[in-house]
Amino acid sequence: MTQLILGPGALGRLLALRLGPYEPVRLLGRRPLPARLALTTPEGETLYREIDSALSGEAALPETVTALHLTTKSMAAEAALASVAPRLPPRTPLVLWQNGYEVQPRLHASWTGPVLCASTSEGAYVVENGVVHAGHGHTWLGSLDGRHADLATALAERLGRAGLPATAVGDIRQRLWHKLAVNAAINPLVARFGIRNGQLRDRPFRPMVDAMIEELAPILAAEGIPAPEPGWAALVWGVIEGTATNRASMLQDVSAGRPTERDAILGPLLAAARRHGLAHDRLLAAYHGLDGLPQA
Ligand code: KPL
Repeated sequence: MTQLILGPGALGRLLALRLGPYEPVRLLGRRPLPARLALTTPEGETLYREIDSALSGEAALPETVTALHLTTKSMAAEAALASVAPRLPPRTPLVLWQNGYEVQPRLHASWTGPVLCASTSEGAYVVENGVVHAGHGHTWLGSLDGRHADLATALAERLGRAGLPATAVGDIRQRLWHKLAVNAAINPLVARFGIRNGQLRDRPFRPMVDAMIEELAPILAAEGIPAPEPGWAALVWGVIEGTATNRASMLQDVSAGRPTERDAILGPLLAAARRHGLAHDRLLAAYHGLDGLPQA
């Protein structure tokens, strides 16, 4: 049984390098990868590991697959999956690692096998010869309709054994929306102004974050997403504090000239606001603040 990982970005490389010593793994991408990749751990150690990698469009795929982990950016997920789907057994379990809440409900409805979503706080970034695992986090796994709990538990155990602690949960939809709200409050601002997360605590950014949180709360409530235990403001400001020195993923995309995930992160919130007739000026400003930057 092989774990297939489709999308050799930071998360895909991290999964491949962490799972590799424990079970067969194949990393699929559109471009060839070196046979040996480096994993720099949060403790500062650099480990070199052989990786079985192949081109997603052409490779013969293993007959028995534990799961296909889709680790591309949200906007690339469906095309990437379509490039391998005809060569996969139709009941192959799919794990969606995308940010936002755009592609998940669509693939949940259309894929022929079990679909799990993952929400992770693992921190990683790509370097030329591998990946830096910048900070330990936690991963939550579950299906949008609460099914496949045994599969989620089994996969969580495999991830945990490989140094990526994970928990199977019945409320992944809510967790994805919580992360999306945090990302919506942080990412567009830091990407637009080219700042680290911690600079949001200072003027002129602090009131912008607070105004966004104020706009988000009723939209999430109208979508039936319960507020986190300490409230939305405490959640968002807690993440800003905890990731103060980070260059957020959207800022990294902008700096590298890659398309941002604004549609996956802001799109579902804008759609929800419009559906419920709620104010969304801040969301629109955040969306258009990224105009002129590369988009999918
Ligand atoms: O998830 C993140 C990201 O970079 O996308 C945050 C929470 C904003 C941390 O940087």
